[in-house]
Amino acid sequence: MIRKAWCPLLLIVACLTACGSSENAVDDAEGGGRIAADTVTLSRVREQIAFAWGKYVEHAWGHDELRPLSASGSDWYARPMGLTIVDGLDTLLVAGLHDEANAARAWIVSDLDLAVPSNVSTFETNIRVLGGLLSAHALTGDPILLQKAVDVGDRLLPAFDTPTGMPRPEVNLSTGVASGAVSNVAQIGTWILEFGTLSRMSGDTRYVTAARGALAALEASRNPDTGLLGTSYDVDTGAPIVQIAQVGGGVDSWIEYLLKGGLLLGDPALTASYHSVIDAVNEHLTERTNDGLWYGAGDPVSGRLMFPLTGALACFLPGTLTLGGDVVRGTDHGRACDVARRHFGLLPDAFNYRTYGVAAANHDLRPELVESFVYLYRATRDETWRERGREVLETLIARCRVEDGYATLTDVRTGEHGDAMPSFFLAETLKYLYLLFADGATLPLNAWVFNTEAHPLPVFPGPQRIGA
Ligand code: DMJ
Repeated sequence: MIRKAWCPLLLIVACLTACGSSENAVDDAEGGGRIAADTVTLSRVREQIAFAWGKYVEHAWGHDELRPLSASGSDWYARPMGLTIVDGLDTLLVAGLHDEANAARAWIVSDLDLAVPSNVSTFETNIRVLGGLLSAHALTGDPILLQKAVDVGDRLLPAFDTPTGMPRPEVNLSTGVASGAVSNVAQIGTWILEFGTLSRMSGDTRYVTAARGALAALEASRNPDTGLLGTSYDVDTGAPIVQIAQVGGGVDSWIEYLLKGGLLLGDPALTASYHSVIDAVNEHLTERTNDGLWYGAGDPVSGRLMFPLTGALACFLPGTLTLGGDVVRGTDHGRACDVARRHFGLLPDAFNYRTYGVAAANHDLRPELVESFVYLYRATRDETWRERGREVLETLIARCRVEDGYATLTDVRTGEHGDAMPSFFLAETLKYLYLLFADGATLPLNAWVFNTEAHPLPVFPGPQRIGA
């Protein structure tokens, strides 16, 4: 019985007919199905998933992440949450690695204790742990995964008890005491997908109400003239702290969640918010170079572009632009990000897009560029995007695969390895590579919305608004 409940393909196929669908610019109901798999590259990606997971199991089982150089585990807090297990489970399911998925699920059921006696990041716990549990529940129907999701959702809720409704950046998962007075826009505005799904699945509207409150507080903070936000805010007063408008780390997933929240919940107000924000960003933060369209950093009050700085994280935007219907800008910016990728081999965390001078040289096995390739390929069927994905895959294998896992690079220029394999490598980078070469019926984008950690959440049928 359990094995049957654990057959992900059955559930995915069932959900293709039973789940709702959203209208987006990438997949119409049959369009996604017309994409054929590249079975050769797909199996090469699957081998990398099995390898990375196998090394984590061998050297770091139960710990948060693998240290691939020292062949050991590392933990974020006083007690591990098995971050790689919770974050990686749905990738194992999607790739059809059933034995590995069963082992991951068994660990979550018997060993995942969410009463961690530490001040944990509310944002990271939401996107990795809650997102991973909800997605694995959606793919399998396993009720214990939903129970665990409710448990972590309840432990996160005290963070929203602030005068503004902006959540605090940390909460002690054991005592429920939230802390931190300043948070960034991504940490404040990246909740509606997980909390919206949790409310739908549990019937408890407290979660989605909290997420909506945080988005409303950000909306109220946008500069009335430019429509832009800064990067960080005081969650008690709403006062701006870092007054830099940009689309990379610290802001990125707020923009992504306005669009995807509208798709997941069928909520036109969120969709309208996304279009208003992206219009302001396009008006004030763009710059064109010989390599294509770039997004820099500016002053949210005057709207003046100040720094030609971008990085690996910001290259999620081509995918979001494309999903939001702007395939022209998505393609233009995606090409520019990919020119930079070819210049460096793998994208560093921060660089000047005019000169390609490096501001932060590390490459952390991040997913954003291949994430954008997935949206661009599914929207355009242009084989160039798959070809670029093959180059990324082979570069990762050549430069980052070591004997005991995949290693980050401390400097893209020297290729020196770092002793870390972040949990998002399995959750996101390898999943998006898999999806790039899978057929279009694998998690079609009209039926699934991906959270910012690449956890697919089902678009629900029926009345769409909840907790509004
Ligand atoms: C992930 O945890 C998420 O994608 C987040 O939105 C940004 N940082 C990493 C990946 O780069």
